[in-house]
Amino acid sequence: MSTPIDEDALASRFPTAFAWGAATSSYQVEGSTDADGRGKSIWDRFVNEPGRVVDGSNGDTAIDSYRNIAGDVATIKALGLGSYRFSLSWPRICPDGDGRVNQAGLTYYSKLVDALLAEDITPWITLYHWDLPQTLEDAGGWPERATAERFGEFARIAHEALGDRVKHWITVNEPWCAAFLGYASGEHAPGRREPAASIAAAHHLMLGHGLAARAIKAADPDAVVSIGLNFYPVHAASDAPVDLDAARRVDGVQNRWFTDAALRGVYPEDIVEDFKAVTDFSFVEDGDMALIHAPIDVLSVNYYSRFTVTGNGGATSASAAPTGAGSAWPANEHIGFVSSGLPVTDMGWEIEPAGLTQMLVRLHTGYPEVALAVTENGAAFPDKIEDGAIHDPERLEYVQAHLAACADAVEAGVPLVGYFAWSLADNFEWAWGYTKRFGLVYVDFETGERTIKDSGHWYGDLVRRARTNREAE
Ligand code: IFM
Repeated sequence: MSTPIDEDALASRFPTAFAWGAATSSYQVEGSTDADGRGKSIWDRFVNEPGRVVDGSNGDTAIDSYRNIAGDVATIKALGLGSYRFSLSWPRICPDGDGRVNQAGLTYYSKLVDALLAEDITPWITLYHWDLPQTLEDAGGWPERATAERFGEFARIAHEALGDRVKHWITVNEPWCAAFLGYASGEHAPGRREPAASIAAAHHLMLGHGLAARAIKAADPDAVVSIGLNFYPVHAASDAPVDLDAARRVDGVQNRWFTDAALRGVYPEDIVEDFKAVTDFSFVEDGDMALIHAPIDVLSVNYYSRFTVTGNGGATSASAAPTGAGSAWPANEHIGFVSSGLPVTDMGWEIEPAGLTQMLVRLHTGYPEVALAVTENGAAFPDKIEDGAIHDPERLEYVQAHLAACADAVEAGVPLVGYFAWSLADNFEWAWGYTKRFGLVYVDFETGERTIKDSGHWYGDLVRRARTNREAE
């Protein structure tokens, strides 16, 4: 175990105006996939295909959040958090992904927002966390430009209904995953393995981001608009040119592709050259990059781990797919992901808190015009309930170390405005089903009963201390 942390000292290292929160996403927690006029999403279809989800499970019930607004809000309150990040299920609101609105879907989110606000909890809404309406996939999915256009309309509809009460909007969560796990490796829905289409998908996800960001800002210039990207420090396995080139390629696709598009209106030239091995980019139309380069206020940083890569690879995925998937790295199938010997979580992801500080400093240096928020950070470990408690020292240490890493970044001058633990509660972990637990709160998947883990108690305590500091000012 590392040295015990002084919580007061840690709390005092953060700005007083800071969003302390936890995050979830619709398909991972809501359940009620047939309720009240909700349409089908690509995940409803995918989970029913044999072999896609390691435990054969699905999100039909998930952790039943749709039917339990009061319980979820009480949990957030019991933790003492001031912010909650959740996503809207697009097919719950627009069952076919077009302009036809299912009022019951909007009513659910409206009630959730009201319940949060009544407890002084600030909602941060993500518009797209991977549950594309199946009808849009049937029409070609994200590789088609029309999907981006429909997404822009969806953003307008959602904002019109909720924007009077919600200021914080994240357009797309982790477009890298949606594009490359969804359309290249096939680990995620819709499970396609089409390298060229995955790059078109990545472009249209960014175009959708640009259209959504513009729709929200047009309706409310004071809205705080963001995009959620997953970042990894990338290290070469050796100084050999082939490994250094692998590091450049992975860093480019994972870390530079989406930020340069959103914040500079260009794709990095070296990666465009690499991708030309599989696509002619004919899907990029004049004016697209300017649309993607929409003004945003915050860059949302999801951080879990680091990569060490070799150019003499063979590993097909960095996400350790459970189900024998194809490569998530179009034009880069020669690249492999190797261990650097650091301790790992239950996902097999290496733990490197200092990488978070480095990434935040790098992002601030490269894109000084935006504030940063850590909108996902956390770790899966196998938890056991013992005498009504969950002792999770490894997760606790992970959260402490990463919060200390955030504080280091703040002291290095990074304008960090929030931290959201992933996740509020154990939930459906995509192709891993219910076999991986990321929550600050333990969920009994049979009964739905929630129990705050030691890590959750500690985090809540830190947040309360931070609030006391604010009130003392
Ligand atoms: O559960 C996911 C989340 O949906 C997106 N970011 C990573 C998390 C852990 O894998």
